[in-house]
Amino acid sequence: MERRMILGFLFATLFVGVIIIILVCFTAKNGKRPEPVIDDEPFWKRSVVFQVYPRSLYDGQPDGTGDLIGIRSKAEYLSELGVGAVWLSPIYKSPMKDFGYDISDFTDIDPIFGTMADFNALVNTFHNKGLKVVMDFVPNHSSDQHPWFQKSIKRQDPYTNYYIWAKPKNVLDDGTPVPPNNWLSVFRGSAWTWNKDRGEFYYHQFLAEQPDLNYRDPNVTQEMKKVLTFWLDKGVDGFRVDSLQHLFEVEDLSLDEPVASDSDITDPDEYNYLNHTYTINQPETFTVLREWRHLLDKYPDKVLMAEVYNNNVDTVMQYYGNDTVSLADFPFNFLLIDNLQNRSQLTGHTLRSTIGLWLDSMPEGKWPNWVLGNHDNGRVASRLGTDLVDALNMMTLLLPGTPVTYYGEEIGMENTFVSWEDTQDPQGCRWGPQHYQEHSRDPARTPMQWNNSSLAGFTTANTTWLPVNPNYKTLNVEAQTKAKNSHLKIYKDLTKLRKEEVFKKGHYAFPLVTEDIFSFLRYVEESETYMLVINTSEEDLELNLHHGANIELPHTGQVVLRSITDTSVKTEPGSEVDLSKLPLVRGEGLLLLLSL
Ligand code: TEU
Repeated sequence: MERRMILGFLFATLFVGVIIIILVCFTAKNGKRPEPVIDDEPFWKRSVVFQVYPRSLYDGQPDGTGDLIGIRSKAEYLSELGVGAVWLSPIYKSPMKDFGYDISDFTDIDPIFGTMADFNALVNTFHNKGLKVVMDFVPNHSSDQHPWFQKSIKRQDPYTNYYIWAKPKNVLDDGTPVPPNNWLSVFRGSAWTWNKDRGEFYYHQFLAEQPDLNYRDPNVTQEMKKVLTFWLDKGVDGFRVDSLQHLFEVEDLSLDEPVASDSDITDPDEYNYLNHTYTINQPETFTVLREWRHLLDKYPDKVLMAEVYNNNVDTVMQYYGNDTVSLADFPFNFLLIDNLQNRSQLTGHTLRSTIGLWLDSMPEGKWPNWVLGNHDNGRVASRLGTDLVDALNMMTLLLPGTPVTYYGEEIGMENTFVSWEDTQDPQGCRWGPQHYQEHSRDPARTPMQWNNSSLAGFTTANTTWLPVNPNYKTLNVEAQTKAKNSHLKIYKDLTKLRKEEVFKKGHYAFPLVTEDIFSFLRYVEESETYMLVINTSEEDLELNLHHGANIELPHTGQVVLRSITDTSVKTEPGSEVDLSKLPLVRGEGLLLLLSL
């Protein structure tokens, strides 16, 4: 009896084993076993990052300036938009000389934006809606009203060396002290200001009201790590690091920077008059950045985005780190801003080379990102043309990588004319009434246009801190929500599409690029292939995509999305179009599904 049981058990085991082996061989041979869908990518790879300029999103406590209650009340809007992370430009305590980029308390909220309780509530609401919250971290400088600076003036320890102080190079006969070197402020003029109480100059890369912190003092490094920890412990999801390349300067303050020989700038007060060999991208910056990275890595799923404005792409790439050292998750890719400043610079070829430059320069294994605009630059719709709004959103949201959308880009907001009297931006003000328009950043910072009621539904107060763009009557969220076709609707379709596997992990290729055409493919082998085609010219064209393509394209494709400017029946979404006779209006983006 016992033997029979043992034999039976052995047979049963053998039988099950054989079945398993057959099954494994069968599925392996066919290769059809679906991959388990594990979404283990960090959030910043899955998400669109949406930049909020807090003064301008929504005025929840009506006084004409946006605030945290206002931003929180737009959580529903943002989650419906389909963005995954919201980066807030600075909301810290500040005298607002540079609208929040001059901070007098790194761990408190400015009353103009609300209270810490408002902030906590915002983080809660956003997290409940699946939205991450990314803070602006401004480590290079503080406000001159920060208690550290006030104590540093008085040489009160440990604050004595918190800032970069220097003796004059010499003193003129009339008693005027001369700065230690020729270094310039980004906002023009000498980067040194004399402090008579301390009897020394202090260095400021930006405004005199923004003294640079001295990272050669270990106390400063510690203090700023405490700042990061403070916000991480509150549950924020990461940081955008401001002005990172300016963090260190050479130790020897007697060194003058050389005049830029390759530039046509003749005004010696202008920042780019000099080559910044001694004041940017110093090796010590990377050591500090690495420490911040380590600190963030103690918390799960945090992002570190670095602001590095530099026209040498290899310099910018250093901020990614490499395959052994991780630094920022990405430095912002400003190439689409720097290389494409106006429509005449935009062609199929320049788009291809600009995009390729980033992709090809990135260190192995790193993740791209795409920026069309921000609070420091003119709005993309005005720079490149309102006809291109949808095409450019399609491009940045469907290329591999993380798109960074500046508030209002989803509805195609344009630059606003701001008179000299209304100008607020210190960068504009410093150029005076004749030249402020070339330098002011105000036109891109005006209130979000929510509806066509007075002041665009941004506030119930009587005024706004910057004027509302008069085009709000037609260009606003409500109108675009009601319209059959709108920039906003396309934007939402794009954030949905991005969730498809092919846009998350698919390959990319550039099948056809000419002066007038930019195109790319996203595809998964033996699965679907999408093709985005953009007419970069200023004329309506009928394109033959077979002409000049570097792969064999099918005869037809199915329209998935098209720019709102295209009203032709031929290209209605869902219709099959002939790729050898494809009508595209000027600036149009057309997304096709191909069967290859
Ligand atoms: O910008 C850093 C910076 O280099 C900018 O000054 C940029 O070159 C310029 O705005 C282009 O017009 C950051 C912030 O983004 C900016 O808003 C602040 O004014 C600046 O830092 C100082 O904190």
